[in-house]
Amino acid sequence: MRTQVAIIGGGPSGLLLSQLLHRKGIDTIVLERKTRDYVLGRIRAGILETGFVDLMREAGVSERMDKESFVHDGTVIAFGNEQFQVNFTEHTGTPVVVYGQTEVTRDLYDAREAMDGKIVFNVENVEIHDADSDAPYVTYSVDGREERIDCDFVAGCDGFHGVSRQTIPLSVRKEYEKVYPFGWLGVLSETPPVHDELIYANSDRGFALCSMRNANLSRYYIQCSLSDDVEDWTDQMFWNELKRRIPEEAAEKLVTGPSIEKSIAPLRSFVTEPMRWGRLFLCGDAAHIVPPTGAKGLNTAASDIHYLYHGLLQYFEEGDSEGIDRYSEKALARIWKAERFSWWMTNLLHRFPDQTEFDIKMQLADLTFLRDNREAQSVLAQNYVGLPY
Ligand code: FAS
Ligand code: PHB
Repeated sequence: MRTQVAIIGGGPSGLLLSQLLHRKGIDTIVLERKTRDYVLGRIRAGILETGFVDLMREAGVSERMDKESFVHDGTVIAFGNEQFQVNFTEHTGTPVVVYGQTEVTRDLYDAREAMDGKIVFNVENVEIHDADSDAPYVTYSVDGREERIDCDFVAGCDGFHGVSRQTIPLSVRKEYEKVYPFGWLGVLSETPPVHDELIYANSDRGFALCSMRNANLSRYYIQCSLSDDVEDWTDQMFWNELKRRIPEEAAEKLVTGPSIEKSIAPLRSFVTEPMRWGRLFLCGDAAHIVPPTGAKGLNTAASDIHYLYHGLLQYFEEGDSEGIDRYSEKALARIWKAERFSWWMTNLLHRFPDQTEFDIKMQLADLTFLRDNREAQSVLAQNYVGLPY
């Protein structure tokens, strides 16, 4: 088999890149180790930056998103029983879009199938060969058969636990990591959202987030211990704890119901450099992870895809390698700013086990300054809606 771009991973990164390239006549094959339903069963991100929305439009997959998504002009930040709104549109002229990653991925799968895009599910033993040569190839097994794809380039879109990053020799790559001493316990419930915008709450019992997917599907998170097991948390325990962490007015209005999904996610900041080795390019979670506090995970995958898509287009259409040669430098420049913002939001809003009373006073000073200072709110707004590509 031969293709122009072999894409490892059928999550949002891999699917979006495949869709964008296919629309320009560039051939791809996506290798996904799970099934479509398994991938769609993962409940993850919910907030899209304008840059992501524009890419979905460019990929021709924005019809349902335009119909069903919410547009949010701002978010609420709460601490103790205080709360204030940071208005993104007022500060930046740009809102954010609320549309679940599950729906983004579903739309991309539907579009890929409508265009007869080549996606191989349930692949195993994926290996990338000769990435540092002019003739890379990928081998994998599926349905008991061994397969080989010769290609011009390989896009590693296989997430944090994939094979792509591991293909780059340790002598070449440098990794940066910070693991946070807590996780997020998330619940999805078929209940109306407690507020018309998100509520990020710093309480003396820990962080909480009230989010949503649509008018009758809500997503809630509370900070939890890394030693917690999701089985330890009944729905009632979750709702009781959430109510103790959000402002009283919201707690009184909160509509609870049975969880249709409940999971604990660890929090880490992670970046690998470079994001290119020879003809292998890393995109999305394969190259970087952020704590979800700043809603940047999916959105940083999008800017990677933007840079790689335009670089590959420049190469295949003009024979000019400038775009792919600068891919890693351009992607990392934006990634590190998103890492900083996500790290800052996480430190602002969570309670750390080793925090002293002085540390908590510093958090409070940060929060009250943010509440009272327009320029501080403008900086948060610019980062939340997404810095320019
Ligand atoms: P993904 O991990 O989504 O996709 C990688 C794909 O590659 C997967 O389908 C996997 O099955 C496949 N794969 C892996 N190894 C392979 C192999 N060897 N061969 C073939 N295929 C392989 N971001 C936010 O903005 N907000 C959030 O609230 C949020 N919550 C999250 C919760 C959790 C539990 C996790 C893990 C992440 C969360 N994220 C969140 C981040 C998340 O949304 C990612 O940024 C997003 O999924 C990135 O997309 P991809 O880069 O496509 O990686
Ligand atoms: C979500 O809706 O899942 C969500 C929203 C904002 C975040 C993290 C997660 O910062």
